[in-house]
Amino acid sequence: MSQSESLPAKSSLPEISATELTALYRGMLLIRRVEELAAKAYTQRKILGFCHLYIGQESVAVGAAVSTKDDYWMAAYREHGHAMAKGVSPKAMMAELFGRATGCSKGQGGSMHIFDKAHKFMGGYGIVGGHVPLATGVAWAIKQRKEGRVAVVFFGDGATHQGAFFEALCLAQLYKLPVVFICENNFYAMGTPLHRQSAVTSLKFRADGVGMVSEQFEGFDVEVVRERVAAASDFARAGKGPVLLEIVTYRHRGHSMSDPAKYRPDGELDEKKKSDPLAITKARLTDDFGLVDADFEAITDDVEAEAQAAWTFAHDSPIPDPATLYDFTYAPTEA
Ligand SMILES: Cc1ncc(C[n+]2csc(CCOP(=O)(O)OP(=O)(O)O)c2C)c(N)n1
Ligand SMILES: [Mg+2]
Repeated sequence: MSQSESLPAKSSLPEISATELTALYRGMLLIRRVEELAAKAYTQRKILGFCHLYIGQESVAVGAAVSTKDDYWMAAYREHGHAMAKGVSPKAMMAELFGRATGCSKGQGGSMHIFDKAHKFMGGYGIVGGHVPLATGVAWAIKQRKEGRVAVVFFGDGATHQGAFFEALCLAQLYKLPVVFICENNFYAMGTPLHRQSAVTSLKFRADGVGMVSEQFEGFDVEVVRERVAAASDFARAGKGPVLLEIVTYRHRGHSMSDPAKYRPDGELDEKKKSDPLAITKARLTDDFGLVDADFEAITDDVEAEAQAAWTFAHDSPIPDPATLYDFTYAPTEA
């Protein structure tokens, strides 16, 4: 292929409607409220272990889900938003965070290991970059089985410096596998800013070394993500090969619940909050689709009720039976 090849300017998706954009807004708000409740539960020690919030980045997962609802997704450890965007219920997710038997990983995975086969959400993973080759493997299976699906994998800027990441890209391109690699560039790997991680800070260039099509864009507007991920998944699904998308975003909270994020330059967070995905979409719904305060109040009340119901469900669910501790470590062996 020629490295000048690029994605088509327009995807196969129809123009967005008021109903669809309202649903995307609701999806982003639900992720935010569920995570805000999770953050509170964490400080109350109802949630233990690591917990990385996605607040500020919701437009990426929600926009990406539009064209890939029936495809396989994998993400890193900041994956609560991806899981919910892919269809995992807030109840099953919150119960997992609480370590309860009703959680989507039976309470044995926790925040970093949300998994839901029914929704083709093939996991959150804690090893930085370690899950990227899994997407290449899933795409290999898709191709062998002629499923017509794509594998979509989300990872951070920090993951793009890992050997496993390069190997995954290299093989995916060699075999023209249907993968959409999504780098969520939020400019930090824990407390290390991007310019101190890599001499190359436009991460889309990582694709050039293997001859892969790539694109970089800002992902604060859910409509932009919806459109460009659709263009990438159209491309991969048509057998033209994998795509690397670098989606520029920003996390509003620290790396994890134990990080007060003191390393940010003064004023940076306030500046970035001006491009809060919720505010952008709210303004668009108001200005171009005529939604009024009462519409937003109704959405907020509805989301609040769903998020609170998830908290109550998690809180009231039983802890796993200790006797099941080793049940799900290995796949059952055949007799
Ligand atoms: C192989 C490996 N090295 C180091 C760590 C520790 N670690 C956890 S998260 C993280 C930063 C990753 O940043 P990035 O990929 O940008 O994702 P983000 O947290 O910004 O979503 C590091 C270094 C790890 N989990 N795995
Ligand atoms: Mg990062």
